[in-house]
Amino acid sequence: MATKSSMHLSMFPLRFLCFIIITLVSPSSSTLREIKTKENFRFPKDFLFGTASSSYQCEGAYLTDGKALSNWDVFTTIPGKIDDESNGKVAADHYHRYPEDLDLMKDLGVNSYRFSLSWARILPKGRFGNVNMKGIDHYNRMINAVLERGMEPFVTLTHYDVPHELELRYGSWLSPHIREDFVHYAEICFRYFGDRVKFWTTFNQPNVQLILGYRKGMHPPSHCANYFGNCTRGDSYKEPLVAAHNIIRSHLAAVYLYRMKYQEQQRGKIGIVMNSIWYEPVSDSLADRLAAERAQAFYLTWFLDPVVYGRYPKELHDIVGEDLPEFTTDDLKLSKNGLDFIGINQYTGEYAQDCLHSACEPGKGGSKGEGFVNTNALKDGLALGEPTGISWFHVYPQGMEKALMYVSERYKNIPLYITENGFSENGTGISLNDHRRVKFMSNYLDALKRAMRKGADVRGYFTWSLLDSFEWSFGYTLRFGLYHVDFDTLERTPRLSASWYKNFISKNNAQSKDADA
Ligand code: GBH
Repeated sequence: MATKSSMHLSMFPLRFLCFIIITLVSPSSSTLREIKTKENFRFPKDFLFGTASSSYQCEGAYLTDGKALSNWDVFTTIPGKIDDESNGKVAADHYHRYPEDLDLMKDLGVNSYRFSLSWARILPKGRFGNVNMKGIDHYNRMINAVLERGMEPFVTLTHYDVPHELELRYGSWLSPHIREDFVHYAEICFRYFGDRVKFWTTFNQPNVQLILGYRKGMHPPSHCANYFGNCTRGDSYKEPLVAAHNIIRSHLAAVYLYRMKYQEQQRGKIGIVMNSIWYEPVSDSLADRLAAERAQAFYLTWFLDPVVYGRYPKELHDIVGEDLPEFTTDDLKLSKNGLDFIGINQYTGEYAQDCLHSACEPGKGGSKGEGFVNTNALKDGLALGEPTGISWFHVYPQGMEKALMYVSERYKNIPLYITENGFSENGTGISLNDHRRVKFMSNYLDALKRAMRKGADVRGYFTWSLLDSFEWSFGYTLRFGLYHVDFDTLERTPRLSASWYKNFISKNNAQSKDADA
């Protein structure tokens, strides 16, 4: 009897607790809270809204005013490498038409422009030749024109392109010499432009650059082993590891230089841009969940961990440790928090399936250098998100929120920028009534807001891109522009998404003004 009554008593608080928990998580109350916070949400007043581009994809003017050949100028001449056999010789001719393009941005109401500099325009022969003052003058004019229109320049030092000279001399990213060249280039940029540029990023998604350039041979220098693609040379396993190491060391040295010599006076911030794919475990099994984490280590944290914490991620060590180059004590000194912010390019998600502990069919991602994780957008024949017709691209806005939370948690709430996010379908037919792009942007921005409500310190969003551009190995077959470009006449025509983005930004500005009042 005594036992029974004490049991009864002790169960009371438990029941009470259950009641409270159920009430808290019940759909009606959480929906209410959701609505409330949705209404309350405002982007901060100094939040950067912009569009993003890169030099090779939009500038054209490939030999104008003393620019030398870049790796991409040369690569695009190799038959079979670019879907429509095109190149960036003219592209959208942004080199000459930037004033008009900046006017379009101003009309959208954006307060920033993310663009990259062409290294071969500024240092045609790298550190083995002179600074090309005509290249400097061009970017000076352009930076001034950005500022005159009330926009903040957000500058990437290199978005995939290097002077061809450096490829010829020592194999660019495969050689440790590249660090000296990169730092020299960075210093020229800080010196000439740093009085006005307050946001610098060293690299645009070096993870993608290496995977496509040194594993799959789909970008210059077109190295790969047979299993991965069609190349005349390469080592798809080792070369990406070596090139990544040289890129990380180049980044650290440039950041160190900026901090020691320029930052105090110029008062800018410096970071790096990484591509993020959100990896969902294909099943709930422990093995697949570990595989999803491993996929991040072989993609995203591969670069970010060394830059922030001075070491490669454990999952990378566990698998390729013996082939992983080591950081020197000097590198480690430079790497004390080698970033002021992280830029994330977020487009899509994929399933991750374990191939380390489980038997699994050979597939994309399943090799040792990729961490033994099959990555694929399909599960039982069904796609993880809406297909776009582009094999790598499925619409998965949840990935935006999850990636932001993941990076924010792992790197102690460091400031984040979405440096790219945008939509295209496959083929040149994408119309001016680009409803799907509007829906895409709206859903991804909602996901971004959810991450901010949960505490991610997101400070900007750049949509890719203002204009249709040269889309690397896809040539002109993809169209990411808010503006359609006719590549014969170079005429720009707004799509529906341009008005939508303009309206989105102006509503947001009005809201932040209200909040101030
Ligand atoms: C961005 O990367 C680039 O930064 C930008 O320059 C580009 O214009 C934009 O994509 C749109 O294409 O060749 O099938 O093996 C986004 C992430 C990851 C997308 C690699 C393309 C190549 C897949 N990219 N991916 S594939």
